[in-house]
Amino acid sequence: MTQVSIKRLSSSQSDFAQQLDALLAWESVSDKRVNQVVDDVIAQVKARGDQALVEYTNQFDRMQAQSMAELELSPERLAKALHDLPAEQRAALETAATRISQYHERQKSDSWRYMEADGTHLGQQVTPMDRVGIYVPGGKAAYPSSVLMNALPAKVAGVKEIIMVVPTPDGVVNELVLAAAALAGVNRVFTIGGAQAVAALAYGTATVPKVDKIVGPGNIYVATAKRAVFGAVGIDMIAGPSEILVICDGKTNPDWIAMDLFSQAEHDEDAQSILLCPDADYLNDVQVSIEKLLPTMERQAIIKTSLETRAALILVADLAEAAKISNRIAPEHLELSVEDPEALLPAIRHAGAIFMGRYTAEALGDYCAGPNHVLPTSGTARFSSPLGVYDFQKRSSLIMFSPEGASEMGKVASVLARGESLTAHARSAEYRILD
Ligand code: HSO
Ligand code: ZN
Repeated sequence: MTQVSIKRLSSSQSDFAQQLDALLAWESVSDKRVNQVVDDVIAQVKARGDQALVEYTNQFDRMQAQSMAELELSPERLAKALHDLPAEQRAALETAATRISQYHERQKSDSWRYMEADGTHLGQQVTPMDRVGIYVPGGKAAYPSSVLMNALPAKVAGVKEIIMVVPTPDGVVNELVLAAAALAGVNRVFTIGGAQAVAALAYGTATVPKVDKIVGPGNIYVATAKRAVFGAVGIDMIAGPSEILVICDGKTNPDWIAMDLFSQAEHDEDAQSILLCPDADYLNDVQVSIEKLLPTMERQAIIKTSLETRAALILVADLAEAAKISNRIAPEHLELSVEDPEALLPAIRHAGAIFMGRYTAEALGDYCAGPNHVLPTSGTARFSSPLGVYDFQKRSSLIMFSPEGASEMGKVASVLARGESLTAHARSAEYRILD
């Protein structure tokens, strides 16, 4: 048994609201020095292209490349990674990819149109982006599952070209990441990373094509670079540390809940795991399970730090109150580990992904349930959604006036344009008014 000191809160405490605020407070460090480094790197890549890219990669990732050609992996190399994968891993990756694609197929938006009585057509045309970039972190945080989660929705959307960048410090490549890229149909892979890779994707170099949108997680340098290039290209969300919130009625095996909390805590020391339950004895049971199971975990040091700095076991009055607190938190992942999750669902308003029932471990969602695992964190589920096909499609409005429609709306536009003193607008509309 390891002693793990996890915060205990109760919603009945008079200062509970403040305690909860303090628990949730997390700010991504926006460091002046990081901003300066990132601005320099972006300016250099913009000005000197491939040459700067090679220099930074050699410097930061301890590589010895002479040219960008050496920092691109061939399609044959990717195919080999997939081919050489042990059968069990290949089968699992394929099952996950199939399920992720099937789920995302349903997200495709169709173009639509309607016609008004005078023959005027109005509508919306949906088109995929031409080319997108996927950033895959190197080292410990290189997740093949994230390659699938970022690339497959783009594929389903109909994006023609997917460019992946992945740093390979000391030249060490992650075979599973390459295999996932091959399976997902990534078109080109460059072994570059950091702010320099983001800059290359945003502005293009002689070798790295300029993309329309950059998605994927990264460290503080990558996040800062993505913010800096936004506008020149689209970006996805800036993800914070992983979070899990479990609402439990006190009847799930406490070992299961302890492990579900661990599953996000093991991502990093800043990850947040919270349990809400109306049964005080059950919170004690989970604490016992945590202490029993922690010594068996490979990443126990990370889990312990995460639990001791950011976790909480919270006693609530009932499940209805748990739902209210959950809405305040707007967690990335929410498990409803209760007898009747359907009954609780209508009370849930803000969550990245909702895992319903005792059997639905959040970990399944990370890999193979089908929905995306790139989810809004740090309370941003109040206003944003999981990564999806929507992020790789855009909409154009369609307007086609009949002569009668142009005449009728010409009169309306004319009045409004003259009200704005925009005479060219008014006259352009008036030309089309039928006598
Ligand atoms: N839970 C992470 C995704 C992930 N988990 C990848 C395992 N591998 C996103 O919040
Ligand atoms: Zn995870």
